[in-house]
This record gives sequence, C-alpha cells and structure tokens, in this order.
Amino acid sequence: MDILNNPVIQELIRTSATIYTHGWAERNGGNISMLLDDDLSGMTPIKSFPLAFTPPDLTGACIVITGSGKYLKNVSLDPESNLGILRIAEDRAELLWGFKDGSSPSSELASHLFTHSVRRKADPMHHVVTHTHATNLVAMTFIHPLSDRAFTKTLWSMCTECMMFFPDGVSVLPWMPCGTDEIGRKTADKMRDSRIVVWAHHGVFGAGTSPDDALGLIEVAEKAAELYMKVYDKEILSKIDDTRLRELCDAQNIIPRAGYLD
Ligand code: 2HA
Ligand code: ZN
Repeated sequence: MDILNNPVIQELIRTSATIYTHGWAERNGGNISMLLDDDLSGMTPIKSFPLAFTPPDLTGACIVITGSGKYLKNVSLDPESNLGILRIAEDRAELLWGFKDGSSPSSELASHLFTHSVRRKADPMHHVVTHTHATNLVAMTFIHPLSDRAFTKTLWSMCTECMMFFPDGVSVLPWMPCGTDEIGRKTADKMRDSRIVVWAHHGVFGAGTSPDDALGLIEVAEKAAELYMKVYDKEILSKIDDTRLRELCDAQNIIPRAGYLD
C-alpha cells in the first residue's frame, strides 16, 4: 500500500490540522485513529507494544493512530513520525509503519480500541475515532448537569442540525483519570448508544465513518455548546422545544433516542 497517498490517510492528516486550527489541540491534546480496510498482511512488524487487553474482535485489525505526546498540528509536516500503523494482536500491537522517531501509540489507545470494537458492531461503515479538547463542550461540563439525557436535550435545543446529526444524543462521563483501560471501557460502554462521548473537564470522543464524518459530528455538537455558553445566562425568548424537535423528526424521518423527548 502506498501509505501516504492513501486518500483516507490524507483525509486523517488534513483533519489533524483542522482540529489544531479550531483551537482544540493545545500542545499534544487530542488523538485520532482509523481502521484500515487495506490488506497489510505482507507487511513485516518493526516492533511490538504490549497491550493489557484487546477486544477479541479486533485481533488482526489494522489501525492508523497518532503517536503519544504528538502535536496534531505537526501531523501533516511529518506523518511518518507522528502516525503509526498497528496490527492488533491478542496481547500486543505490532508496528507496521510509522513512529519513525521511536514514538509509541497515543496514551488513549485503550479508548480507541474499545470504541472501534463497539462502533464497528453497531455500524459496519464505522472507521474513525477522534478525541479532541473542544472548548465549549468542555466548558459546559462545569455548569450543566452531566446526565446523558439532560446534556443531549440542551444540545438538541440549541441548533436544528443537532437532532439531524446526532439523534442518538451524546453521552457524558464524569471526570476520571485519562489514558487508562478503565476510561476506555467506560467510553466504549457509552458508545454503544451514541457516537459522541463527552469527558467532563477534559474533551470529547466522536466516532464516524471517515475522519471528516467523525470531526463533523464533533463540530456540530461543539457549535451547539458554543451557542449554549453564549446564551445560558441570558433571558431566553424563543427556543427549539420538544414540540419543535418532534416536528423536525417527523419532517426528516428521524428517530430520536427513545425516552429523551417529553
Ligand atoms: O493526547 O488528549 O487525553 C493527549 C490527550 C490525552
Ligand atoms: Zn485529551
């Protein structure tokens, strides 16, 4: 495979730069991974990284992922140092390409792997997991109740696009240490029901069919959070209430998350 000319890898590289431009990737904040459909069986492992646990259905799968400590703004400048291609085995990840400067996979590898496993079962077109520090979604976690339903309903009510692009809603995890298997499992548990998981006081995970799709989803949620942060302390004279949301669902044949609309 001509890795750097692969259009989906090019899209992932462009997406990394876009996230930085959005201001959601300070220093080494954020990471992206993507399942690869290409046959990489001919590639010889360069080295291996031990894994405490791999979701069994991912054994043999290949992903491209950003490196630990890497800055998303630098991915396009030196993809071969900032990205690595891993083949997942039961107890290790084999490096097939990249991490040329000796780096290792993102500290959030567990969240990426567990999420890929869950999302691929929910949607055969699923490929990408994107983690970023979207400013207003994080800001909201300081002032808004953190229940999945309440957080979702607020975002849905802020702009029409939300119901259209995440009728399944968003999920929220309370603050906990990052970079662990535990947060990975909890993120994936929430990903069973929704493609967006907000990590309180930290960032957001989005899952999608392509780098653009996963980022676009986060962009819509972040726009709603930005609107919320602009208006939450003002007198609200008009909003998209549940009656309007139902009207929208009827008009667009959308099935909203069960039990979320009053
Ligand atoms: O990649 O964002 O959550 C650095 C992080 C850890
Ligand atoms: Zn983070």
